[in-house]
Amino acid sequence: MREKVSVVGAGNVGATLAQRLAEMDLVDVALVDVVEGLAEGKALDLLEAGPVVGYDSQVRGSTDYGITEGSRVVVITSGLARKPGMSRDDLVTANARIVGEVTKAVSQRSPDAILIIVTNPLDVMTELALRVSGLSRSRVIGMAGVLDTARFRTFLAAELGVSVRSVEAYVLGGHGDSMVPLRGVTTVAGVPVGSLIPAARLEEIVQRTRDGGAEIVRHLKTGSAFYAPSAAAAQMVGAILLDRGQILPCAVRLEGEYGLDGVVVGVPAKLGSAGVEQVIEVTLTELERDELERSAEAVRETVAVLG
Ligand code: TXD
Repeated sequence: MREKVSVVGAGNVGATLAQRLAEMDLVDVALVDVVEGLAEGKALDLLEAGPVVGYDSQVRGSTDYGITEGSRVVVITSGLARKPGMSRDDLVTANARIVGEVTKAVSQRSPDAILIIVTNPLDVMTELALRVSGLSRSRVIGMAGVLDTARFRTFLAAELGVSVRSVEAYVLGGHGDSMVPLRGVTTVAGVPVGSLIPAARLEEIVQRTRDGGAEIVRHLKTGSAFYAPSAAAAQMVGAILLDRGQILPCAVRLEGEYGLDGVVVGVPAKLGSAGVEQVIEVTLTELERDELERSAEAVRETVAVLG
């Protein structure tokens, strides 16, 4: 028997993530959604792609959480997506109810699982899942930084006409307007980006990264990004399953790191079989430190909405 990864929410991000996981051919996949038939249908369709693509992962879908029993990792994507003109924070009350219920349902059936939260507003939903599950911070991790960093790397690579593989970057802080792209440690083949791109232009790229989610929403009109988000979540799942010890920007509840305590924000974290195995403290510029503090403050304000 293969290990199991469960994905809750068979919408755009969840179903695309289930596809990416099946194509990794490492684990079986359980897909759950509240809408009757949605997870069942998509899971069966994915299972039937196996012979063509060449994977043996079992993919099951249901409205019943029974299929998630004994999961190694559970990814929570269920919730409402942002509509044009709607801020991430508008989603807080509606999605808190959904994520609270789902966290309870999955953690009962998979007491040893690591939870990855995707639902927005991301940092707040991660805090909520920590509270509802009672799990340690190493096992409840938010996905946002890998996506925000991917967007930053995409724009930098395009600007410089180089491969995305040659661009190393980190985007920390909260997911949303308060994200903190680290100009200081962003390099292209080891060369600091500040010496390759004029400061004013770099700030435009930073701004486009901050607005990256909204840019896609503007194009799509209904729904929000899902290819890059599902790729980001799949990378985090892979780092855990394969015990990579890969350092990825993740939303983690800080316990004094970066001078912050008891607040979930994006920081570089070592991801392995135990989940977050270490929070990495990189040296920040004064501007970045201020931005990170403001970002944490914004998360605290939204968390207060949870009561
Ligand atoms: O960087 C990030 N963290 C994000 C977050 C990047 C992209 C998307 N981000 C957020 O993820 C987005 O703002 C939403 O809050 C979630 C899911 O986005 P997606 O684009 O997948 O939304 P969909 O397509 O609307 O899918 C949501 C599914 C849908 O099928 C619902 O029926 C289901 O969630 N849903 C539920 N499933 C189970 N249980 C309950 N209660 C439930 N409620 C809704």
